[in-house]
Amino acid sequence: MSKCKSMSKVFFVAMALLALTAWGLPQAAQAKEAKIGCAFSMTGGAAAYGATQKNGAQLAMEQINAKAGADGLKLALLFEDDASTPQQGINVFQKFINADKVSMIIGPTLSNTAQVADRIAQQAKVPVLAISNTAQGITEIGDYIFRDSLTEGVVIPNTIKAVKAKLGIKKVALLYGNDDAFTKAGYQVFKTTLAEAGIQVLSEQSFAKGDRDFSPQLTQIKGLDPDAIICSALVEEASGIVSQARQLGIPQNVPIVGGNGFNSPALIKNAGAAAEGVIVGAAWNISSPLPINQKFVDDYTKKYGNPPDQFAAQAFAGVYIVYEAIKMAGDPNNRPAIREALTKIKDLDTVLGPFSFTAGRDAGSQPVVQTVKDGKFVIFGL
Ligand code: 1QQ
Repeated sequence: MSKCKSMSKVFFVAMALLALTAWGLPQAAQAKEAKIGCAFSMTGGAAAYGATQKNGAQLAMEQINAKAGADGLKLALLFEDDASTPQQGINVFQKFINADKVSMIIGPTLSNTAQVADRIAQQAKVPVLAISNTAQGITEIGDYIFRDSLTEGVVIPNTIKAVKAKLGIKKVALLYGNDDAFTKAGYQVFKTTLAEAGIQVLSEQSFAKGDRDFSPQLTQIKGLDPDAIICSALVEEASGIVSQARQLGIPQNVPIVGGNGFNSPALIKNAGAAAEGVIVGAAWNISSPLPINQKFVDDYTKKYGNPPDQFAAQAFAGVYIVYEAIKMAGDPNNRPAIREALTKIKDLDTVLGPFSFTAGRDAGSQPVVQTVKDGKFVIFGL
């Protein structure tokens, strides 16, 4: 009997506490949480990019939540592996939209996945922020699709201009992956840009995802004696191409110029000394003197034991951009208001520089040109 009594007392106290937390506190003191789905490649060919994207996003979330205090908006990032494939990207997007009911999606890592998965989000009116898709046509999928990654269309002309001005290249060989949205898009931009710059293309050759032996293409290229090799490839194939070019005796003073796929430190790790002199355009360089960037580089390096790369920086900036939009919208569940707020972001202080979207929802930030020197990406100055 007495046991029953004390049980009911406990029950009463618990109910009273519950009522207090649910209804007793003023509305503003109830912390809100926004669920953000992050679709990153943790396995497959793009895993090198996904790993640092996850690190960058995680760091931003921790900083935001620590600052938010008891009654501020907090973020819950849900990480899923898109496996570097369109099909898995679709599965992950469907989970985020239908099961998790996220406020927004960040990702997926590859344009090749985004070009199909983003359609599902657009149809469901769930905003997407791409942080590494650089192929043309991604934001054209619809008005819910945004990106903080610079397109190949912006980065490559800037890269070729710098390479031409500094090295005076006149004739090049062009090599590209023929089965991926990003590598094909990069190839098209390189081709148009080279023609406009009056640089002769001696040969055009292609390869496929998963290829390991590039000696047939590189042997032919060697025979043509180009001033540079222009290459649109993801990091796995890029690493093989760069290593084998030097093994086959294409001299180090014939630079290999890549697109966004070359921006991972995995290229330098995989290709070693052969990567020296590689030139690649990017949306960010570690040496950016912006105070917000220097702090990011310090915080990231302390937390992970390695300096960040461009993919980590775009993910870090992306989480802050998303946070700003959800705060502006005032409600993590109001997706149309979040979409609207994204369009209103103006000169937000980010590690990519003051950030705004263009009218077409692409990144409005500035490109840089980098080269590999002593195992690091440094600015390719004029
Ligand atoms: C894309 C890319 C890749 C090289 C990086 C993730 O830019 O697929 O659009």
